[in-house]
Amino acid sequence: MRKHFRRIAQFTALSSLLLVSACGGAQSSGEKEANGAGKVTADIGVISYISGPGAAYGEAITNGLKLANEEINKKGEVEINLVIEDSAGKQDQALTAAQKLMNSKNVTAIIGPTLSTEMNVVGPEADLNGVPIMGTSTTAEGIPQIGEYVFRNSLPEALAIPASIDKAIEKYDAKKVAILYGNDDVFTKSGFDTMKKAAEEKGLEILTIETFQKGQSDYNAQLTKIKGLKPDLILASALYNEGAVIMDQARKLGIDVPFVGGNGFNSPEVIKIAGDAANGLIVATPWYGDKDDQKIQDFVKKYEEKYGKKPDQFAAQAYDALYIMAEALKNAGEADRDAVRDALAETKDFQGILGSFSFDKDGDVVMEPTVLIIDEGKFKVFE
Ligand code: 1QQ
Repeated sequence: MRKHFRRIAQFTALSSLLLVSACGGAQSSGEKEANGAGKVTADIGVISYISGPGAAYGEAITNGLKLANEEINKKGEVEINLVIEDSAGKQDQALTAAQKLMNSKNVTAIIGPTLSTEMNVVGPEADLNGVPIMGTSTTAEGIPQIGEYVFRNSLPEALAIPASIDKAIEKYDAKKVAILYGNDDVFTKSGFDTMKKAAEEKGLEILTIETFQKGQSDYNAQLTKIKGLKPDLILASALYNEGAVIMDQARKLGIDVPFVGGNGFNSPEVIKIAGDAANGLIVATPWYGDKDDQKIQDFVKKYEEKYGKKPDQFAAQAYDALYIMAEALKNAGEADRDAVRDALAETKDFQGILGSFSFDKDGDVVMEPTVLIIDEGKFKVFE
């Protein structure tokens, strides 16, 4: 009902706007529509974690988006102008960016923000304003359920973590686990809930549950306790900067059991920061760049040429996300927020570098992850 009212309000607003335009008012970017050649032109806002301790996530995401943007505009069916804002991984900054993009920049849709913690405040606002928003890395439980304008193309923790735990149990005959998680972040808390549920369902004994906070630098108290309990595996829900330090300190304390992490751990930054201590980390991923697939190899090559490094999960998800958005713009036939929302919701069997992609009825993702392990300083398929 609420949404129905909003649409009426939007229609009324649009009618007055058309009147203004008819009277010679300038057209704003949000109303940019099909030009003479039938090409849809749209401003798409991006909210990304570009500065601060998790900036490598945002760097990969914006790189993936920019590469896709060049290719899409070159093809010429749609013309996308990216309007990029930095959120620094903070809720308030993400919200300010969203308000600027929706109100003064008048964008048709938004890609981002990077963290579920940010999406939890930005998503409801975009939904209320009738602006389609798509996370490319937001993996906590409940994100697409925020509202009908909220989407994601990222692998949810609820799919990633159980896949990793299953493989680890199979390989190591694991029976006892310790859990360690950040209790001040929506994503790390959600990852913990999924870990606990999966461990219970699989009959694992949970020896202890330990917590930490963002930016913490000393994990010796938690790790010493965990070491004394002798787990077969450690389940850790963390972003890469805390996660890598945890692994480093664990190995220094002589803890040599494998770690199972969620999406936050699936970054080359973990290896960069923790070095050899990262060996034995198991993660599930929607993206594996060494796959023998022409589309994937073309993307990897172009990305490496442009940025001088290999793309990670976050770059790949962002790259596919802009193609999904471009397809929706094309199908909508105009840079109209409601039409683009409806077209996005209808995305079906989109063939991207992450494979075949569809949204379910909630705007969430259905896909089969690949499980990887860090071995000799490299992510490899965990067989
Ligand atoms: C989330 C995540 C993070 C790992 C994104 C960088 O998945 O916050 O949902």
